Formats: sequence, structure tokens, C-alpha cells
Amino acid sequence: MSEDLDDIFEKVKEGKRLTREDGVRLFNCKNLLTLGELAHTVKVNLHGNDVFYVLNRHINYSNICLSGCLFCAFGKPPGHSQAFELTVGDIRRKIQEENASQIRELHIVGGCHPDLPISYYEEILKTAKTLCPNAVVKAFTAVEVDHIARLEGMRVEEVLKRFKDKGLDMMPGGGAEIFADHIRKKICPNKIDAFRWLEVHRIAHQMGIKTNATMLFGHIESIEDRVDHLLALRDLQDETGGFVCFIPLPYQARLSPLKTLSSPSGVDVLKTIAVSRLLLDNILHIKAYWVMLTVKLAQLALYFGANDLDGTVVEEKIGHMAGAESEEFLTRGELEWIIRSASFNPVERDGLFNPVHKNEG
Ligand code: V47
Repeated sequence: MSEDLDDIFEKVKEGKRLTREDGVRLFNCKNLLTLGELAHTVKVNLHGNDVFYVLNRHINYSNICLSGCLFCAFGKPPGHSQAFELTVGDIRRKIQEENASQIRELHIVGGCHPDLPISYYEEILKTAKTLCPNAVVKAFTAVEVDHIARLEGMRVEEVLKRFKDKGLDMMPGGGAEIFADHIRKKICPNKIDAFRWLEVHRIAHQMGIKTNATMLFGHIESIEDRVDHLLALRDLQDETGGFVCFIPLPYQARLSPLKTLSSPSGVDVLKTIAVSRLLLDNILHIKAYWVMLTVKLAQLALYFGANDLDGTVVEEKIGHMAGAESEEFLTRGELEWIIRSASFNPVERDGLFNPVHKNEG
């Protein structure tokens, strides 16, 4: 092997856990294909030739947000000309536009809204579950849940209990950004800190609510910050086992308020996916989120450790408002073609990564 990484390669082959130093060395490795091959071997051991996709729909109930994160082009302050807020009736109509019995995941998120009451969120969950009984309802990030709890003067446990009773099946992984405090202070100073983000996920896991996790990378963070982020997720997963999937999110710079020289390069994206697969030995699924990667790079990521392409999505705002150049939605046929033409076997899943058997309707 190249660049004296033989010891790391041996560790991976023996199923031994990698250290922080190993993670940094892997990121600094210049041999992309060798790194990819190692991550691919791990992925194939876990998932064989299968690659998942999901028939899902994203719904953003509002983009009104008090956080004002510098990387985000989606969130707008109250009164802004591009601010929007959907009624529960609007959400009902959006769901009814789809073939509701086929949807297996509803992904519902917004911002930190100044005054929507908890009953609004409960109504959304009730509506989603009633209209889409076959779907996993994946809603409200840790940031939103913490915000709603504070607005209502409630504990996160109480909010999640009420949401679970109304149909919340799992929580998405957004809002994690990068955990490093000195970077958070610069790019999202008004958002909950890493400790709190992890704490809300810990509470959810303890209540039997599975969650996903993300990492926003390629802005002003260092390689060490990325490794520390991954290791913090690995630590919590050791404790709770509640994370289903990890989603690395390459920073979209084009229309984002935070001006960096560029978005992360294709090589950086593939490396980050590969190192994520190698460090996160206890999170089963790594997503190549085609919205942020583009379809072509997401397909390549299937050879760098990713085993999921996400889904049909239907309506996407967060990436596209920041300048993502991907399509806004994909069909089942397109998703299956992307997977098949990379020589993998497409497997339809639900939000919790249970395979959907075609005769289930
Ligand atoms: O939380 C915001 C990020 C996230 C930008 O859990 C940006 O299954 C890149 O979390 N460039 C939302 N990223 C997306 C997300 C997600 C997507 C798909 C599936 C799941 C899941 C979660 O997007 C935000 C933030 O971290 N984001 N602005 C930007 N300019």
C-alpha cells in the first residue's frame, strides 16, 4: 500500500477500530483510489452488492428562522420577502399530490420559527401519518426540537413524547453542522452547541426514537474538525445504538451567504465519504445524498463507501436555495438506473432502512 498506511489497512481488515490519528492520516492520503477501495471493501462486507433508495418526499413547513446561520440560504428572518410558512392544509395538499400509499418516508423540517405553537407541529405529524400510513415520518431536527421545547417552556423529553404519540417515527440528522465550537461560533453562533445537539439525539435514542446524523463539510473547518465530529458520533452510537444513517453534506457555496473560495472538490467529497465509512464502524448506513453531491458524484460515491442514494425527494429547497446544481427530484426509474448502471443491485427501503418488498403495495 502507499504512503505508509499499511498499518491502517491491516487494522481495517482485522476489524479493529481506527483512532483519531488514523482518521487524519486517511484524510491526508493522496491516493484516492486506494482509500476508496478500502472503504468499498468495508461497505461490501456490510451490504454486499445492495444499494438502497427510498420513495420519499421532503416538506419544508417554513423557512422562517431566528438562527441566521452564515452558510444557510434557506432560512430567512421574519418579514423577509422570501419567507414562507405553510398551513397544515398546504401540507395536506402537498402530500395528496403524491401517490401517498407508495411513499415510504416523509422528511419534514423547517427553521427555528419565532412563534408557531407545539400544536402546529403535532397537527403536521397527525396529518402525515394519516395520509401516508406506509411512510416513516422523519421530522424536526434536534435544533428545532430544542427550540420548540424552549418556546413552550417544556423539556425535550415531553416534546418528543407528544410528537411520538402523534406519529413521529424518527428524526433527521440536520443541524449538526460541524461540532467544533470555534467553527460553530463563526458560522452558526445562534444555534445550539454540539453538546446539546448530541444530548437531544441521546434523549431521542433513549426514548426509542431512531435518528440520522449529518456533517456539513468543506467550508472553514479543518480535517481534524471533521475527524472529531465523526468520533463524537461514533461515541454516542457506542452508547445508544440509535443512529441509522450518516449523511456527509458538502457545503454549497454558490448562493450561500458565507463566502468561501468554492464548494469542496469532487475528490474531497469522495475522500470524506470513504473516511466516514472507515471511522464510523458502528453506523450501518452511509448516504450519498445526490441533492448536494449531484447525481454523477453520488453514483461514484457508491464505490467509496456509500450504500444509499436517498430518494425521490420531490421538492428540495435547502440545497437548491444555496446553489446546488442537481435535479430537484428523481423518479424510481432514475434511481434504479443510477444504481444498476454502477453494477449494484437497487433495493427499495423505508425511512428506517427496512427493505420494501415490491408486493407490499
Ligand atoms: O441542517 C444548510 C445543511 C442540512 C447548506 O436525516 C447545507 O435523512 C450544504 O440535514 N450547503 C439539511 N448544506 C439537510 C439534511 C438532510 C438531508 C437529507 C437527508 C437527511 C436525513 C438530512 O443542510 C442542514 C444544514 O446542515 N445545509 N445550508 C449549504 N449551503
